[in-house]
Amino acid sequence: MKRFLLMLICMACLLTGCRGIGEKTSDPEEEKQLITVGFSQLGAESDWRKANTESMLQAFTEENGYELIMEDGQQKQVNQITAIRTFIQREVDYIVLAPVTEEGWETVLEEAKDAGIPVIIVDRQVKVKDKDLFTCWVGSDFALEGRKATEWLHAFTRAQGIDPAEINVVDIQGTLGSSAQIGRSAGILDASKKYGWKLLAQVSGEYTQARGREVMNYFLKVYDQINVVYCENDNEALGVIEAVEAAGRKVGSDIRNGEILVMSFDGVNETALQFAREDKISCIGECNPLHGPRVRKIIESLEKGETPEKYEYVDESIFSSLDQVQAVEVDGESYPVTLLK
Ligand code: GYE
Repeated sequence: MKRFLLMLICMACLLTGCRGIGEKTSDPEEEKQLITVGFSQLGAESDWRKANTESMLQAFTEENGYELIMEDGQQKQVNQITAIRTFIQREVDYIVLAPVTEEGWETVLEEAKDAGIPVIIVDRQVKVKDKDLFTCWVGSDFALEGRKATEWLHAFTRAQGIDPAEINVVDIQGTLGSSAQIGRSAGILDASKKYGWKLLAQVSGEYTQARGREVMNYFLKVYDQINVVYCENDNEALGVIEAVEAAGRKVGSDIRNGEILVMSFDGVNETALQFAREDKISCIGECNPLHGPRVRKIIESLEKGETPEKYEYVDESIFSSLDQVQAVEVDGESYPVTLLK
């Protein structure tokens, strides 16, 4: 009987949410609820990614009124899908997804939608027919990055009087199927066709230094005429430089004298920026990782009942220490090059 009574009291407490004896009664400050955000980060492959994670952690602190639950997908979509399902079960207020690749998100986004949880996509995009499956996206225009970088190569080699037919490029791609890879790979493929450069090969270096080095080692064995390496991020470029130097070759923009010109994207890693100052990397297409405050702003506007822009593109520059190219033009728009000193 005693046990039964105790059970009844407990159930009543659970139902009414009553406090235990001795607990404080409602304090308005304490009542202030944290907004819970489930963040599925895709991994930790690069310095860009680390900066991106750090930016999210800094934006979504308790002091700012948030509880952030972050899950690392370790480059696997299946892990990210599991994370999203866990967020749904935990009834978070918002889900933020940095997707590893573009395809295959329909089902889980449908589940989040049915649960009434807004999903904000950050960095890479998702490819879904029904755009209502996510609230909005914020990130970079990767196709534009690729076009700006290749316009830089075109302008630079033209200024040097190099015949386009003498340009032999290899592309060390990012994670296949990711928006950043798709946009940047399209850049070099299209420009090679347009300007008559030889694109010898496109192989993924998975955005890491180790894979970048391995792929470059392989390329150096198979192709002896390479004079441009188009790396789809800085970490790959660092690996490429190691491979080139280990093979007794030099990186730099003097391709007429046997140097191998290295290009890359991001501009986050300090060593890569220093290498750009030294012309070991001749051009870096900037990619900004600091999305934390941007995502927070989106959530703040949703909290106010506003409708954020569906797609928010971040402005980006391109970095080089070579002053032959001051600006590049894409679709009639001029983009100044930030000259590194
Ligand atoms: O360029 C690369 C990272 O998706 C923009 O992913 C991002 C890319 C970034 O690993 O370094």
